[in-house]
Amino acid sequence: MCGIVGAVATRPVAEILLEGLRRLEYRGYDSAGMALCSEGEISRLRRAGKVQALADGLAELPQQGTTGIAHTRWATHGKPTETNAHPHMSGESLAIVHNGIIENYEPLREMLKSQGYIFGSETDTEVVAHLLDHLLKTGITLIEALKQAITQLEGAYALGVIHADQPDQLLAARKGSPLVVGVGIGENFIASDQLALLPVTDRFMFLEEGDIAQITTTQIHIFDRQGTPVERSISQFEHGQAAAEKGEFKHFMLKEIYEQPEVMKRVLEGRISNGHLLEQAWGVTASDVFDRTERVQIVACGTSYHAGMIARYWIESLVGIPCQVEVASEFRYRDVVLSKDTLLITLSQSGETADTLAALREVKERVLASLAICNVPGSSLVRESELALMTNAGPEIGVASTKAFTSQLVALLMTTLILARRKGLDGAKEQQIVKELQALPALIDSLLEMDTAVAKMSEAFAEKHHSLFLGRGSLYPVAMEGALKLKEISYIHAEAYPAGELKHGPLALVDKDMPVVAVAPNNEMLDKLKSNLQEVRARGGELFVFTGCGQSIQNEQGVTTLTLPPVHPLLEPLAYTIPLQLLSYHVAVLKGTDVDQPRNLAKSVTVE
Ligand code: HGA
Repeated sequence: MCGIVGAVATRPVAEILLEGLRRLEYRGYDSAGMALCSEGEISRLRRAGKVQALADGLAELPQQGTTGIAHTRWATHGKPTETNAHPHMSGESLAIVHNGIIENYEPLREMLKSQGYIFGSETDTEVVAHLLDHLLKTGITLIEALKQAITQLEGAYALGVIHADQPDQLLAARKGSPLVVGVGIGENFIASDQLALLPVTDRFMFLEEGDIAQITTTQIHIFDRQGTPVERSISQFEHGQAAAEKGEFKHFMLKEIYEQPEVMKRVLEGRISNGHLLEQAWGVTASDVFDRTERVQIVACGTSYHAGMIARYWIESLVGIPCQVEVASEFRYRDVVLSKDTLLITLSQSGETADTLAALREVKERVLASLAICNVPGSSLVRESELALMTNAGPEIGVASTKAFTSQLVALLMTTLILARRKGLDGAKEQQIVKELQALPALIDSLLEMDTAVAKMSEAFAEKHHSLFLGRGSLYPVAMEGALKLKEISYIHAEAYPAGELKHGPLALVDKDMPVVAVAPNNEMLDKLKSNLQEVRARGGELFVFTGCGQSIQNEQGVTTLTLPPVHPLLEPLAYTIPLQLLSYHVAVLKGTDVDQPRNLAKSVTVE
């Protein structure tokens, strides 16, 4: 989603803002812009396309500007053109950037038009610029105007505001979209994500819902939604600079796939003692909540939804309590029936996923408690949930999620074990599963050794337009995730089916041009799955099978198999995900698509 960066300093900020945008480009990349304040004037530059197009034109801006805002856009209202790109201005003196959606922009636009304002863009954002200007005309200060303006806005926003008459001030506000304040020495910043500001600071203040910030080079004043001055604590970024850089890897996605052994260690770190999980890691009230949990409702979107679907198999078999899983965009608008003994688990990499957050807010009073499984500690989802388990995957830049997904799976399996304790899982069994979890880094290392073989396999997909992914049991959501990865980054149409459903429809699509990928570990479903694969072969479909040791799916004409090392049954979903990530990556590279920033998509989906 859109990325915002802003700075107020005593040195020129154009390069700082540009570097911030480059680091935020994973969030939105259909257009970019910057506005700088210098000598009592605002100068603005906007370009359709990527941040590089803006960088190419930067010489047109005054290089000595010491206060500025910049934006990389993922359009929601109006095409990705230069005139719709942010910053938006009212007159010559006021500029704003925005992430989110102003839901009541139409009546506001009509009101402002009747006051003589002329709109230059199709965006919802522009109303905020003119509304601020309209309020300023009543003689109030800029900060007062912002306080009043936000009372008139419906929807979601993170805003950065500068004004030519107050060149030493940067204003910010947030509700529903993320925004952090970067605390520097004699200079301060704002950004949608800490990553944008790592070259200039590692100290951050997370704004809360409804907060407004008035920022100068030396002071940061925060006001809550009632306009009352409040303190927000400063936290240190823990992951270090390199976390946000590609290093030796060609793409962030590949780097993040290869980071998974390390990530597996981090998600377990500090949460195990004597082979047992420490339930305080979930929060101070965790023990009481888990004691009273009789059902689980998981809510998530996209890849996180697939993690939730896998967890359902674990929870129902190991804990023996009912578990429902639903995509947040449907759940939030349905008349869901929830009981007071339900633990709500929300999953989101960023913790700012708009639909998941809205679902939490919608039902949190009706459930026992909510647990956020999330990668960003200060995020809204974490702050608004009673319990939280951080996945500690480190920044994920590639739009197609990889390490965030596998770390969510580990967090979900840990949560399953904690709940299973209450239902009689004996200590020795817990210890045995924990041991398997601790062996995950080595297992994933060995799976990554399949890279060359998977790259070879990927050649069969590069010219294809469609593909099917099949799995059974907890490997069905793995097939769904594999299909999602392939469509996200290679733009090949990919569908996942539980293999037993093939004959109820999708088999009609199978022919030599439809590669069929199957995840087929050596488990109790294997014989059933083999029969389903025979149905594919009988129709001339080409099979690509990821399979376990010692079983009878052989390489033959039309059947390519890759064998995975032995895996504990509970960890099969994790293990079989790795080669599917590599497959989609290599197909995308062969097709020459933009792997880290696939068309039409954005990371951290902060709009509905
Ligand atoms: N609604 C604004 C901002 C879009 C956004 O935040 N996307 O993530 C626009 O369309 O420009």
